[in-house]
Amino acid sequence: MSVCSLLQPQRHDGQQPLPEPREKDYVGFASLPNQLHRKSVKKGFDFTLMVAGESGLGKSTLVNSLFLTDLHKDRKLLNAEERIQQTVEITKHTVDIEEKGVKLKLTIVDTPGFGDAVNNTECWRPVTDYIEQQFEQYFRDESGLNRKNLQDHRVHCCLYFIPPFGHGLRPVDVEFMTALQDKVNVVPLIAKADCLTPLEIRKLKERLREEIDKHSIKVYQFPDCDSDEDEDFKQQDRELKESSPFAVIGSNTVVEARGQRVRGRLYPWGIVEVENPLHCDFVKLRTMLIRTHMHDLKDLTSEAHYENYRALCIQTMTSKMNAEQRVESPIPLLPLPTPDVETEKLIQRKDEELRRMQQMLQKMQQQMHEQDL
Ligand SMILES: Nc1nc2c(ncn2[C@@H]2O[C@H](COP(=O)(O)OP(=O)(O)OP(=O)(O)O)[C@@H](O)[C@H]2O)c(=O)[nH]1
Ligand SMILES: [Mg+2]
Repeated sequence: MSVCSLLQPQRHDGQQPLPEPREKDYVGFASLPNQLHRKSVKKGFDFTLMVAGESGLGKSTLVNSLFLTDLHKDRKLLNAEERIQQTVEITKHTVDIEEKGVKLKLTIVDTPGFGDAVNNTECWRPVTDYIEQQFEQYFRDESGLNRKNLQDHRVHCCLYFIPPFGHGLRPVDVEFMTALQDKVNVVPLIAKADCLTPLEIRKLKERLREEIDKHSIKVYQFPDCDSDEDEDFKQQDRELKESSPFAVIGSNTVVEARGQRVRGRLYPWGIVEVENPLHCDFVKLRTMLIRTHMHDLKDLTSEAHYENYRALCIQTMTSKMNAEQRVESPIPLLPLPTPDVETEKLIQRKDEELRRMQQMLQKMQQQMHEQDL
C-alpha cells in the first residue's frame, strides 16, 4: 500500500481528499531492505527529519507536501490556503507509514523560522540545543538499564531553507549552517523555487555551491556511487549530485492539471506542480531522503555526529571527575623521606622482636595442642 493511500483516510480537515494514488506517488522506501539487513526490516525503520531556516520560507508546507500528510490537521483553520500557520515552537510529528509490508516511523521536527526579531544573533541556538538534547537522551539510555528498548530520537537530517530572493548566502545562513554542521547532516534547499526562472535557479545553485565551498561549510556530501552499481542507479546518482542544492516548491492544495488532480500552486498565469521534475527538485529530494540515502544519513549521524558528542561528553565527565578527586585530597602527596641510619636500626630491632614473639606464640600453640592430645 502506498504512503498516499495509507494516509488518505487520516485527513480530518474537511478538505477534498487527495487524489487516488498513482504509481509515481510511491515514496519508495519499500526498497530499503536492499540497504539494510533483515532484522531491521522486521523491526521497521525510523528516521527523523528536521527543517530550519527563516520564517515564511515554506518549511511547514514542504514537510507537509513531502509525506502527503497534513501535519497540522488538528488545528482549526478556515481553508486549505490558510491551513498552515506560523510555527511558534519546535514541534515533533510522527507518522507511521507502511509500503509493501515495510514499516517506516517518520518523525518530522518543525522549527520556528527566525527573522522576526530585530537581532538574529544565535538564532540557531534553539535548533542546536534540540539536537544536543536528543543526543544526551540517547547517551543516557545507551549507558543505562534501558538499552534493550533504546529509542532513537536523534535528528538524522536537517533541511536548511535558503530564500530564493537574494544573490546567494546571507551572513545569517552561513552562521546557521556552520552552527549545525558538526551536529547534524545539513541539506541546503532553495525555498519557493516557483519565484525563479529555470535560468535563475541554475545560476543561484552555482553561486550557492561556490559560497558553501568558500565558507567551508560542511553540508551533507552524497557518497560516491559503487562502481558495480547498475547504469540507471549511477545516472540517478549523478542527477542528484548535479541538482544540489535542491530547489523546492511546497503546497498543501490539490489542483487540476493536465486532466489530473495534483499537488500544486494555482496562479493567474498557470499551475506549478510540486511533483513535476520540470518544475522543481521536490521528487529528487524525497527520493534521496527516503529511498537512496536514508541509510547513509543514519550512519553518518551515529558514526560521526553522535560519536563526536559522545567523545566530548566522556572527556568532560573524566576531567570533571579528576578535578573532584583533586579537591577531595587537597594535601599533595610528598615523596617519602629516606630513613636515616638510627631509624633503620630501630626498625630492624622491632622486626627482630616481632619475629621472636611469633616464635614464642607458635611454641605455646604447639604445647597446648600436645596437652589436648
Ligand atoms: N510561492 C510559494 N509560496 C509558498 C511555498 N511554500 C509555502 N508557501 C507559502 O508561504 C507561506 C509560509 O509558509 P509556511 O510553510 O508557514 O512557512 P514556514 O517556513 O513554516 O514559516 P514559519 O513557521 O514562520 O517558520 C504560506 O503562505 C505558504 O502557502 C512555495 O513553495 N512557493
Ligand atoms: Mg512553519
